[in-house]
Amino acid sequence: LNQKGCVVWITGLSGSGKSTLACSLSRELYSRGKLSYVLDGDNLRHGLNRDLGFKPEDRTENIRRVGEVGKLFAEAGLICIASLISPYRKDRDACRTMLSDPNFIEVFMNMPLELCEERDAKGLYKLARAGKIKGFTGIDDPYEPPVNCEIEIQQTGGFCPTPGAMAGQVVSYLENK
Ligand code: GGZ
Repeated sequence: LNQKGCVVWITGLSGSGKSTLACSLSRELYSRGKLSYVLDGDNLRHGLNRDLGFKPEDRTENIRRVGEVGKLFAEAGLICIASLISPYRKDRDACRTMLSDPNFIEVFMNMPLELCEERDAKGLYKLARAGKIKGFTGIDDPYEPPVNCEIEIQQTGGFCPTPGAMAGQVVSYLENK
């Protein structure tokens, strides 16, 4: 296996396309003979992190654990793709430090809240607006955008990039490294 491990950390609001990018990136890497593994926040909350909720301390612990698991995967030589809202800058920066900078590639899904809210695949924004979910990121809990991310995914001319285009952007970065 000729591959160096790293963690690609995808951060952004609920509905910003993190899981879509994670899935597309994993496929793209596979087609190039690179082994990867996706750690998805929402999925991990059913197992490894099922004892955690959405209070700030719980989110911090959630991110810490996924960072630690990501480190194990990276040490095993895999490209670990972590996809979590990870709303607090200090938590993401702690992972960056733990992984030693060049092995931590932060990808910011910079999508407007209005767009994420419009998609609302699970109807959670609607519940949050109605006050039925408290402390929802972007509504009544903060999202702190990265200031030093390696990659930023944005709309261009009012259009969202396709899953393939987003994955391509990350693959180009990884290839150049
Ligand atoms: C944010 C919440 C909340 C609250 C439930 N705030 O879009 P989804 O539904 O499928 O994914 C979201 C998921 C967020 O889990 P993470 O582990 O990524 O969050 S964090 O990094 O902040 O620890 C969302 C759902 O859980 N969800 N309640 N209050 N998202």
